[in-house]
Amino acid sequence: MRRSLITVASVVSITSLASVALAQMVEGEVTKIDEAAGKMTIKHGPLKKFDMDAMTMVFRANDPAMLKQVKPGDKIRFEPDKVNGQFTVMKLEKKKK
Ligand SMILES: [Cu+2]
Repeated sequence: MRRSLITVASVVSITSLASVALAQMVEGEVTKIDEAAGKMTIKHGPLKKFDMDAMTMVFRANDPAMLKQVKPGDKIRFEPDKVNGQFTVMKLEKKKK
């Protein structure tokens, strides 16, 4: 009995964490990769977090490996944040076609 209660509790917390993470992900399309600068250009949808409309702009990649994961033309979901005044991609996933 006790064990099943714990299982239910952990399923609930995993589900709510996942929806929080999803809410922060934004749709975009990679238009340019600049590995030397550690940056990528993304045509992104509206970013409510920054009160920003859809546009194409340059983001720093939080992890240089991200620049190898995607190429221009790829549709992505990403989590943008501002780190030391620079717009940065914190998380990145390629959208399945
Ligand atoms: Cu923007």
